[in-house]
Amino acid sequence: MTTTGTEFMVGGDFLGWDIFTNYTDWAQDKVFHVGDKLVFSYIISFHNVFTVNGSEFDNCTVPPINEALTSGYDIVTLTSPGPKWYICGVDDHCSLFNQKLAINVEKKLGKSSSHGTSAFMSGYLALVSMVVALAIVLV
Ligand SMILES: [Cu+2]
Repeated sequence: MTTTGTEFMVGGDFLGWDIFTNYTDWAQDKVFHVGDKLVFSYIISFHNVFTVNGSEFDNCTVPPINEALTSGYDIVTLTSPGPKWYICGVDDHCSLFNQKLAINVEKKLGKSSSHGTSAFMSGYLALVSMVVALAIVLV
């Protein structure tokens, strides 16, 4: 069973990644899974995106500029479970405007449920072939 991840437009389709959105509010009703994608959409050079650690997030510590995503439409695939932190490194956007996003990524749903599906399917197939066999005998 392969499921394509959900794409989340960070901050919503209208404003995107900017200084006016409360990203704590934006994230709180969403569940993120491994394989999902975050899309940071913004006007080039107005903002950028850094993936940071928890203390850099808390302190708005901006990493070296060569680590920044700067395309204006940056797609980040969530590849591992656990907490993730992102900040804008332009001017004081992080410290003054809270242009920062913290999320928690959940493990992919899949393993146990696909197991359940295949067990169900083989049971179902066994039943179907039994009915077919019975039908053949009766005809
Ligand atoms: Cu910014």
